[in-house]
Amino acid sequence: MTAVQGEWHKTACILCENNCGLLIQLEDRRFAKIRGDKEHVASAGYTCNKALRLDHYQNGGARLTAPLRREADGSFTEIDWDIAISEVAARLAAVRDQHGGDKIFYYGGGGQGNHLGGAYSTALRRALGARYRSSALAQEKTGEGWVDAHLTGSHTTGDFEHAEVSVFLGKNPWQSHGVPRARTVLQQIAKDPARSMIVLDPVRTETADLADIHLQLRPGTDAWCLTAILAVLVQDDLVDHAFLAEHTTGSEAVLHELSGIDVAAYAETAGVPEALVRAAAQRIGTAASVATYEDLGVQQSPNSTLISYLNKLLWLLTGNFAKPGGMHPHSWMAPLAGYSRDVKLTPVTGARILGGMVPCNSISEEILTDHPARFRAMIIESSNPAHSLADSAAFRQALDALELVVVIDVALTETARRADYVLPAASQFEKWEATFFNLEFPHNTFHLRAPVLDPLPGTLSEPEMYARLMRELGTVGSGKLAVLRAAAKLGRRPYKWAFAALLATDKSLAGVAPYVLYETLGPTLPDGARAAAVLWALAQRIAKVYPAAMHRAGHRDADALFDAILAGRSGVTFTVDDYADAWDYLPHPDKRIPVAITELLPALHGLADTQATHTSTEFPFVLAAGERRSFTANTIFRDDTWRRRDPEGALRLNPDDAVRLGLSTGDQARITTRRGSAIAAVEINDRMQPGHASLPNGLGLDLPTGDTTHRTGVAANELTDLTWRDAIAGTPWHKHVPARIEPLQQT
Ligand SMILES: Nc1nc2c(c(=O)[nH]1)N[C@H]1C(S)=C(S)[C@@H](COP(=O)(O)OP(=O)(O)OC[C@H]3O[C@@H](n4cnc5c(=O)[nH]c(N)nc54)[C@H](O)[C@@H]3O)O[C@H]1N2
Ligand SMILES: Nc1nc2c(c(=O)[nH]1)N[C@H]1C(S)=C(S)[C@@H](COP(=O)(O)OP(=O)(O)OC[C@H]3O[C@@H](n4cnc5c(=O)[nH]c(N)nc54)[C@H](O)[C@@H]3O)O[C@H]1N2
Ligand code: SF4
Ligand SMILES: [Mo]
Repeated sequence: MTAVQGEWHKTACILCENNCGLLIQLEDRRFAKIRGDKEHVASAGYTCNKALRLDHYQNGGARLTAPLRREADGSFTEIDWDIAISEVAARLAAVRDQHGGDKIFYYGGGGQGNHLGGAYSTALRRALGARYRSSALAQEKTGEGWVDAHLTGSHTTGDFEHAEVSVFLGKNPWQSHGVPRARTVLQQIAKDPARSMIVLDPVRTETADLADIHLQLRPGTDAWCLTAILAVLVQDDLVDHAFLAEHTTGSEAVLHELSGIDVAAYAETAGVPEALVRAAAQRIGTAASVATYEDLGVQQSPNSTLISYLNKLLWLLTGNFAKPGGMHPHSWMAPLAGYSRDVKLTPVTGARILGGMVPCNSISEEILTDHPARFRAMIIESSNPAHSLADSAAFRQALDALELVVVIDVALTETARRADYVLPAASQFEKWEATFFNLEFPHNTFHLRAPVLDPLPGTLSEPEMYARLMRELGTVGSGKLAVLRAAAKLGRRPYKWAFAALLATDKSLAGVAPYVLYETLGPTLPDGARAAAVLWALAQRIAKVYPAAMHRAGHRDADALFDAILAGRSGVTFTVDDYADAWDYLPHPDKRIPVAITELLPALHGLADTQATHTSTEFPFVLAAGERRSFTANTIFRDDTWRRRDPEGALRLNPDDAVRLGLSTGDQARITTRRGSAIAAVEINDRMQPGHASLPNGLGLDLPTGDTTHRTGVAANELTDLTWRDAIAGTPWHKHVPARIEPLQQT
């Protein structure tokens, strides 16, 4: 395919989970113009300020254009693809043969825009017998997923477009989105006198500015604040008893626990006026519909799994499930993780594996040991864990301790620099791509993006890399592939029969099915869309699991859905649910929600005696290490000039703290934690409360300048510590790091 100049190319933004549809006009390989795609099924023309800067992703950073191999002296040599594939396959096989395939750990598999490659990595993992994996989800969502597994069985989405009351807990959708077309939706709520927004956030965020009730609590005290709200619901009898009786089990234990809570004392612990807590409860308890969204402010803070439970009790006790404006389970194109109430443990430290993912804070502990079950090799794709995991120094040490590290990325990242092999990927605008962030209800959408440009010479797509590695490993016999290739030439129907027949005779093929599809169905797909082959199997799954919802979306059968996905350049609605369908998604045989989670009730009971403050005289500040701002986007841009504002990623401080410390905007301050120390430029900001400071996420990258590198802003995880983590999910307390802040000259 060659880039057509002057024409608008349809694609999507790759900077957050919303993946807004875009139109891009090219000038050579540059993105000359970018605008929202009005025909897009989910975003309908919406974009935020960040999408317009995507040329800094495509053309801004230093791209890799050849595989790299680390030599004995530590330097990298560029090698041919053939050599890279044969050496990487041989080294992976050697680790498998010597230590067992389960000692090969897989991290990543997609960022905010690119999950299609990850679908093929599953096949490589199965081919190698690699059982353990993780991703950024295990830094944020695994506690919530575990709670969901107990209650509704899977993830629920809030209907914020219609909710009478919208509640945001540690979530700033004005900057971070998550809610589709967030700024429009937030403004609509703010303008409508019949609807209300309640925000729990220690910072007066842009979202809080639009709220009717802002509970500006002390950082890390959401558990007390939410419990106080729930207690008012129970004590003032604002609970939906009919819903609880008809649709739940176990509510007595929960109501009993909440009936004894001292609301005034809990409000005081949270540092919010009792009257405001009561007003919030009253608003939630009397609304026709309530939707809630919890995110990093609570998921990366103390008591996070308990908080996820309390959040869900807010809408369960008030009967806001399966109705317009409420909370809904939804269909999945492909589930992002498989949560269950039965939990396996990691091989060395015995940490809980939730959603199939090793907790991120445990990974280096599982490696930096002489335990025989330790991991020996790691494959890392589309992720930069040496920068994004807590305690970067420990993770770097863990990478160095492994026998083999293979990194698949577009750039020589902080992680790639520690690899034995770096495999250069085509960018997200140079290949067929998609994400599985399809979390909508009742209309759920999926967008398969066609390439806007040819791959940069020397790069490959991830599906092609995984396929070449599996060919080299001889994963599937050529005879079987030949049968399926022949069937594919005859048409989809014969292919389906042949595929099913082969799977029935050789069960081992199921695990590597994505690879088999890529090799056999893939070449028959139009416009080089070989990587879309795995979607054929996913379409079969949709037809089987959600037949009625698929038909309502206008797709006759799985193949019709697959063809619609292949052809739909602005995305496709793949399911349309009815509100009542929500009950069908419940996995429990009695179709009731068991609201008492046995392990969490004691935690709720013990809150009165739980430590609410983690600061000390040595570390008196709570540092939120990784705030989403208008010019942050994880580590997707490797080019500082993309930022129009906040170029250095300032340390935000309350004016009183700044005066006390003798700091002014623009001054340099030293931040010290138990784990490390860094220097940042200060910004005095009255949105912050005293004792609370924030640093943006994604800064502090080591970017090339000639033969050396330079760093702008603070790499937040030089300051975080592995032991600050949730007791159940093991998720990090990135938003709650005890810290000391001093003017630079005094240290
Ligand atoms: N602009 C931008 N958008 C992004 C991203 C990005 O890098 N930049 N990244 C994307 C990703 S990967 C994610 S996961 C999402 C995350 O999206 P969010 O979770 O919304 O992002 P954060 O800014 O990390 O945290 C949200 C809020 O939590 C608040 N907070 C801090 N401590 C506490 C606390 O103790 N209690 C409560 N209640 N709140 C607290 C912060 O003040 C902040 O306003 O954003 C996505 N969108
Ligand atoms: N202290 C602190 N740490 C945090 C957070 C925080 O708030 N505070 N937030 C956490 C959260 S919520 C998240 S989601 C993580 C995010 O952290 P990571 O999971 O590490 O993800 P990204 O920073 O998005 O990195 C994406 C990587 O993909 C590469 N890439 C881009 N396009 C392609 C492609 O097409 N193919 C391949 N193979 N690679 C590509 C980029 O170069 C980059 O290296 O960070 C977490 N870490
Ligand atoms: S909301 Fe997210 S996906 Fe949409 S334009 Fe902004 S960063 Fe991109
Ligand atoms: Mo995230």
